Amino acid sequence: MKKIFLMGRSEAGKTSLTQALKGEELHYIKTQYTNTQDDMIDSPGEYAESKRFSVGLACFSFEADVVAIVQAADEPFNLFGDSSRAFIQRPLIGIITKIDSPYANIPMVRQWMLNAGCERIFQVDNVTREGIDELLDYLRDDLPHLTMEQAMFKQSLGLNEWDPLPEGVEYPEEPSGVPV
Ligand SMILES: Nc1nc2c(ncn2[C@@H]2O[C@H](COP(=O)(O)OP(=O)(O)OP(=O)(O)O)[C@@H](O)[C@H]2O)c(=O)[nH]1
Ligand SMILES: [Mg+2]
Repeated sequence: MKKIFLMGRSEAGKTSLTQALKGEELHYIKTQYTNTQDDMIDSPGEYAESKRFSVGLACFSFEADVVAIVQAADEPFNLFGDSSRAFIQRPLIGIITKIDSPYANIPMVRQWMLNAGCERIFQVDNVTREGIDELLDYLRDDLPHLTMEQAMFKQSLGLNEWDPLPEGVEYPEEPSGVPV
């Protein structure tokens, strides 16, 4: 399972999302702190809302395999500017919650996420669990663990370490004949 880090404003639905992913009944708990031991790293929305604390998001992101911007479909304004991708050294995805809201504007939130550099966007309703299985499928497989040489080989091709190798390209073999 990929370890996911959730960031987004307060009330975006991050904690509810962790409950939906775990198959639990939704129960409201205001997130007060971040625990990086869990498979899902939840954060208080205040980190995303405050210039002073937002640097904490960068630190938590380093503990995860994938970073998710969580935004409710009815959020009135965007907290994640186009440069949000800059501090993240991980795959960045977007998760739109509350797609059931009567005030939902999904195309607008998708555009915010594309501008922020999200490579995939999921749409979920934490209450009915719509879209949760698709997200679980994405999270199910671990990211492959690379050796330093394999990571450097990918970098030499201009790829992120989590990008797949192009078709027909293999990792070079070490002089010993063992694939690196
Ligand atoms: N209708 C609807 N309500 C949702 C959904 N997800 C969350 N909520 C509700 O939105 C409210 C806030 O949800 P939380 O999951 O606590 O939000 P959070 O992002 O964890 O907020 P902080 O802990 O303050 O950062 C709760 O009342 C949830 O029941 C959803 O997909 N649809
Ligand atoms: Mg929370």
